[in-house]
Amino acid sequence: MPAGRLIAIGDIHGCLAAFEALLERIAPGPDDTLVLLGDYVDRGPDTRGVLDRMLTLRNACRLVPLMGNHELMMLQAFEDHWTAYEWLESGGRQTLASYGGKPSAVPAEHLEFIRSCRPFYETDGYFFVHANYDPQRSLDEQPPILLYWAHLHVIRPGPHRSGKTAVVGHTPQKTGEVLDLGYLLCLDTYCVGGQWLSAMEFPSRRLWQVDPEGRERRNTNPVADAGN
Ligand SMILES: [Mn+2]
Repeated sequence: MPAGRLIAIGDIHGCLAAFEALLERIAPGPDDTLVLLGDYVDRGPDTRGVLDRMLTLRNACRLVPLMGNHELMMLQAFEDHWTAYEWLESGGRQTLASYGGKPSAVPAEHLEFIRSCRPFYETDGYFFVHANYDPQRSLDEQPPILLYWAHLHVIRPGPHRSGKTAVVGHTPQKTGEVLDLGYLLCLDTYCVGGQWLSAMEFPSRRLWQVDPEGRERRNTNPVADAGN
């Protein structure tokens, strides 16, 4: 077991200033595991900057980037131009703009990095996926429609059969508050919509939140802790 901290960050969506500000506060070190819950790209102003920052972050800590539906759409657009329109209309336009508007300006290193993102991550007490899960299936048997696409208000899963706590993103919490179902936490607190980018440490549930400009939230509502 790594001796460092276990921290997850919600959907970044090109919000570089918020991402930088969170990293400054967390100050991840070589023993820390930093799980990014997917959707680094699209909609926000600086996808290129976010991916560059993620690449350097690999040298600073144990970085665990999960695959989100926006990464899947972007990859598909680059592999099959017939699907590019769907991506562009889902925030890909802003992604492309961050590379000067040219698909050819997206470095191969960025696409390779996105391709290397994982479908899930699991520890003794927790599991991390981008969107959703089937409570009765093991993590390596989860259908992609749940892992990457199904919003929590469409399919609200029960506790996973493993007994582990689920940590997810993808379903924007438009109030800006972390969704806490006890057995499930959703850290997508809608930064790209003007709310907060959230990071949470486990098992302490220490919460950091910053706005799209990187200003820290001072009146953070307490999230129910693990029973003490
Ligand atoms: Mn998503």
